[in-house]
Amino acid sequence: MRVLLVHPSPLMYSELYLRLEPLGLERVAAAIVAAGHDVRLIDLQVFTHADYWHEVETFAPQAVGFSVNYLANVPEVVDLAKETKARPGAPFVFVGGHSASFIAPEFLDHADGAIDCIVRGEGEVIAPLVLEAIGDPKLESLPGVVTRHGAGPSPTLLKDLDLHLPARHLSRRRHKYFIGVLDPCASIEFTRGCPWDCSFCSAWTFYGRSYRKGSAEAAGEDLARIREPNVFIVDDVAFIQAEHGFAIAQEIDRRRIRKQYYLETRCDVLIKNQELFAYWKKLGLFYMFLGIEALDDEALRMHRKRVTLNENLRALEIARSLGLTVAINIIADPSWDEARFAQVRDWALTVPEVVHFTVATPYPGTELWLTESRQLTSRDYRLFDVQHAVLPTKLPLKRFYEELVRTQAVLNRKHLGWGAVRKYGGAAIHAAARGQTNYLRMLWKFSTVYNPERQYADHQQPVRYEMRPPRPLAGAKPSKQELYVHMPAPVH
Ligand code: B12
Ligand code: SF4
Repeated sequence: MRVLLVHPSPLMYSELYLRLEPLGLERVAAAIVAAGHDVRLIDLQVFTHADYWHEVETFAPQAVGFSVNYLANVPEVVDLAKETKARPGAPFVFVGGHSASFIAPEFLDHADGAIDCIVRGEGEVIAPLVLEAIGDPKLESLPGVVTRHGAGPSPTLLKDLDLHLPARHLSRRRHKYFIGVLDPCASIEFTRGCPWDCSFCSAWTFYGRSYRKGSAEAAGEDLARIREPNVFIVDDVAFIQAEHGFAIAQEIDRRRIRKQYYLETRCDVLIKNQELFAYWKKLGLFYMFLGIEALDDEALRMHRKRVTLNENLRALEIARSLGLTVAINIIADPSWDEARFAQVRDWALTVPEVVHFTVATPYPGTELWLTESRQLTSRDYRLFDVQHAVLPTKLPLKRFYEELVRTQAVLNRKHLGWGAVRKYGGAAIHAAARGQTNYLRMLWKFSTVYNPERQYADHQQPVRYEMRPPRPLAGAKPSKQELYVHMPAPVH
């Protein structure tokens, strides 16, 4: 069967700091290819809608699968599905990914019959079975599959992460993928899931609090197949288990692979596994993202982060001493006033790290979505991108965005523009000489992407598709069915 897999258009972040390969779709593609299908992949982050229609015309897919990891992409995918279905000889249309998994019934309702099914959870096992079952009136009896007629049992976890290494040969224009100065940059996955349970995050609810590791051999084999000199490690929390991190490092050494790496981890993991991170620094670890989230213990407790401010500050010291470029994230709450923004801004100015700010957002799939008591001020999917306020702001909304962008601009002042040229000019010029200009081009784009007028104006756009509000819990704890996509394994 001819199958076209589609990643939607870029998000607000990708307009500036990074653009990454659609690794999830590449893994699903590998499983579908292994089942004997003819697969093509198009990433609308680096191709246009016109390119998509050209592909539909010339390849004439019998099935089209969209990846929806982010709510902000829902309206685009609903519209594409509708237009695709309206054409003569319309293909079977299916959708998977994180956000699709958490909002399956409402997604199908918006599509009004244009989406045949949503595939919840991991795609590798189920996607080939869905293709086999096209036309079967009992399609929805498959695990994880939801149609307008019902839902199958909860999805099955992939037993072995070494199976279906990403079909990277299917993604084109790979030179467009980058993160900051790591330009170009590929992505890789060593582990899946997270054992923690932060209230604002859906990594644990998606994977049923499971945590799985691929083998060091498979990691080495996958890395050896990557042509790019830089690699983004997509694990939610990198190197939770030191032995696994050392085993991969030794495999890389054995294969004499030389690359630069980006990873994301927790502060307590960095503190616990310092030696491992030092080893990875020698291997080429360049850039590390630490989820600090808050500058006081009370907010950390509220996020159920299970670390203290002191631990966070200690981790920053360690990362600095390793000589890594460190980025951190702080969650700005809509209740912040000018004084709070000023306080955080002052702190951001004094630390050498790249400080990002996101806006506290009850995202479907998180516990917060079910427990947040404040009323949503918008249910426009496009505003659920952690850069817009969807809860009532204490400051007038426009003022809130002015303060937010002013605070985000500290990053611009310190780490973009000429400041960055002074710091990374050599690397950037080196990349440009090889035709890689993603990084150089982002350096002066800050104010076109982060702009209070634009962010405020986004709230005035007509809303074509509205999110279904969460069921009021009235103080009760959310049930497992409400929280999880993959059900947690029973405790014996
Ligand atoms: C890279 C990344 C990004 C990149 C985007 C890159 C890109 N091109 O998509 C950036 C940095 C821009 C980003 C931003 C955000 N991200 Co992000 N991101 C990730 C990350 C680290 C890796 C994604 C990945 O490659 N995973 C590995 C692949 C193998 O898994 P996968 O994509 O999920 O695919 C599997 C399944 O989902 C499914 N599947 C996927 N597509 C399809 C399609 C079909 C047809 C089928 C059948 C199955 C299927 O099968 C795949 C294989 O099992 C994940 C964490 C993670 N480890 O997954 C978070 C993650 C996806 N992001 C998340 C979040 C919350 C965000 C933000 C909202 C906030 C933030 N963290 O900054 C913003 C969104 C901004 C916006 N404007 O809306 C959440 C999920 C959100 C959700 N929907 O519930 C995750 C899980 C992180 C987390 N711990 O909460 N992100
Ligand atoms: S924020 Fe990080 S540590 Fe917390 S649950 Fe999500 S992935 Fe795990």
